[in-house]
Amino acid sequence: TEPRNTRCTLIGAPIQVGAGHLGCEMGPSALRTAGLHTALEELGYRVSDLGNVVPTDIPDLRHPNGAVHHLADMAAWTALLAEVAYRESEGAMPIFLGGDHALSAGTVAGVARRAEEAGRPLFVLWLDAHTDFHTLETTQSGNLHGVPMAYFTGREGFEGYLPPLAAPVDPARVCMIGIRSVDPAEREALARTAITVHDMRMIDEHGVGVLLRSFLEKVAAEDGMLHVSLDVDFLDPDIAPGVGTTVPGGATFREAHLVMEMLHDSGLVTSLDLVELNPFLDERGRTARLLVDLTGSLMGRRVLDRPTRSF
Ligand code: EXY
Ligand code: MN
Ligand code: MN
Ligand code: MN
Repeated sequence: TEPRNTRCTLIGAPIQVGAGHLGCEMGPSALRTAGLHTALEELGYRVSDLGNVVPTDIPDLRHPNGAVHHLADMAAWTALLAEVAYRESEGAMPIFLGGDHALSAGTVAGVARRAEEAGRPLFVLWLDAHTDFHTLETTQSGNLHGVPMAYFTGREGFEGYLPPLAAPVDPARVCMIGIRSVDPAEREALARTAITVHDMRMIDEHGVGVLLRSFLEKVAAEDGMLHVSLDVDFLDPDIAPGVGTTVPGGATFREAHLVMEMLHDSGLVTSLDLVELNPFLDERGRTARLLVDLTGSLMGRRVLDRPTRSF
């Protein structure tokens, strides 16, 4: 096994128009204020912060579904982030500071292109209350943070709107955990894919460790790259109030840390999104600080030493 990546790169992606509330634009600043850079340095990483990226050319773009809004912005963000993610996923681990979840359309597209070039399969772990599996036709809210999963797994209906994918992600290599809010159109479409969807009931019945371990075993067996996309609303609103789409009954503090600790011990994670933090809705920075702590666990903070590659 290769030594773990000791370099990581922070990239702010302050998109907020994919969400139904304003405020995610402040997410990257809040994560920096909460001490992300120092936390990573204390774990022994060489950290570089590229600052925020922002698209400049916003094309004019409309969709027949009149609910859809800010499609042109999302298209520009997707193109930009796919390029940045591709570029920054060689030799260092990119950590994308959101920004709403629409940004993952670009980050996953970019790391998928990197994986394809490396001749390795890309796996995606989606930690979220929602499946974000709408197409431009099926979304009723029109909030485009609800579509990235459909886009990067290659569902139809994005052609001519979002950039063509260099390498769609194989749905059989996607695992969602924490799910507790799924719209009818998403549920029907999910039933027809190979995506693994673990809702909160699965966590209650089996424990999150069992569910995650079986996914990590698949990633390891195929020598995959692993992108982790952490939506704040994966977490229970009692511990993470700083998000516009709270859904009761989310992951607890210990469940979330266990997921992060197991991800670290697997040695498999190659890129990370921290998304949907809305500092305007937060309470004295506690959600931002929790995200920094969780990232610390994912990057190797531990109570006692344990052998790595054991999960
Ligand atoms: N399915 C709902 C919608 O399409 O509006 C909620 C989507 C929320 C998406 C958040 C980011 O995970
Ligand atoms: Mn809303
Ligand atoms: Mn989401
Ligand atoms: Mn969500």
